[in-house]
Amino acid sequence: NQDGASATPKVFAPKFDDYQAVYNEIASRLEEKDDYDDGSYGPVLVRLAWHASGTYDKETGTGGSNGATMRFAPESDHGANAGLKAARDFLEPVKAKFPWITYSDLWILGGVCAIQEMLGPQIPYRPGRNDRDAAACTPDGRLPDASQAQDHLRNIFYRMGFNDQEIVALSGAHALGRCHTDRSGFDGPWTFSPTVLTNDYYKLLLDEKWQWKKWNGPKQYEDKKTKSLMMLPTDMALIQDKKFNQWVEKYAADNELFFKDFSNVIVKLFELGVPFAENSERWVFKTVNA
Ligand code: ZEM
Repeated sequence: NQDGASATPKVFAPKFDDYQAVYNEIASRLEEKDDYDDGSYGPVLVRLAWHASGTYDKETGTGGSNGATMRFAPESDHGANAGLKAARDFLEPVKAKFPWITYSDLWILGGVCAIQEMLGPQIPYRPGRNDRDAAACTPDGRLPDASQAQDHLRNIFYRMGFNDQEIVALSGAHALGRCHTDRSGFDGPWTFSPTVLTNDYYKLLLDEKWQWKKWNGPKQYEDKKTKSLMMLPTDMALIQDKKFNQWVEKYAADNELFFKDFSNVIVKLFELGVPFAENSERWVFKTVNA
């Protein structure tokens, strides 16, 4: 009616521009808080989005990014999630500024923003996740254990519904960030540019000579030349296993192919188990600093 009053109460129905505003806020905070780790919260934001999603079990439909149950114990205390409080705390002021977004959608938007702002491919996004309470926490053990080998990787990722090619494409995320002795116990970055997404992870896997690191920590590899890079046992499994290695070689040779496949598979990861509205469309956000 004419004076703007409406018979039905107005509910705020956020649209693309509203989510772009949240994206912009995350991007500007990434730029601003550049004294963390290697100069960016980007990698740990990607890890938060991955661990929120990677609990999915296709048989029972439990887990996945719909719920943000890592806010609660026991999930927040699972060994795999050590250190992710840094990412959750980073996003807390964003949630305060845009209280209408669910934690579940915000954590995934954080991952999308971090990947794009770290010069990765476009990651199409759609909202629709609802927060759930502690009762929806997943049991421990759903995320991969870095000390294991290819059988374990297949068990874990097949449970989410991924195939061998997708396992290798997802693993390229290890171009980003590092291991922390006070989190996983492992130590060091995988690449020389841990705040920029490239296919360097695959190139280094193939091109460097890797040897066991001699130390008191958990078993990990170091590059023979500089001893400043690392690989986990699960990373090395990707070149030790013939089927995985085929894809490592493809992605090492072709960054464009890696970007295309990485974008597709991370969208799939981020949407596992999410009950999107039937007509929901995906959006691509404009980058801010990239
Ligand atoms: Zn990771 N990851 N990951 N990963 N990961 C670490 C760090 C990061 C495994 C794993 O155990 C570890 C995927 C797959 C797998 C990232 C993204 C993705 C760390 C170090 C470990 C131990 C944690 C620490 O100490 O802070 C294993 C076994 C995987 C099986 C294949 C997938 C898939 C990812 C995203 C798509 C990222 C970005 C980091 C860096 C985090 C940071 O804080 O720098």
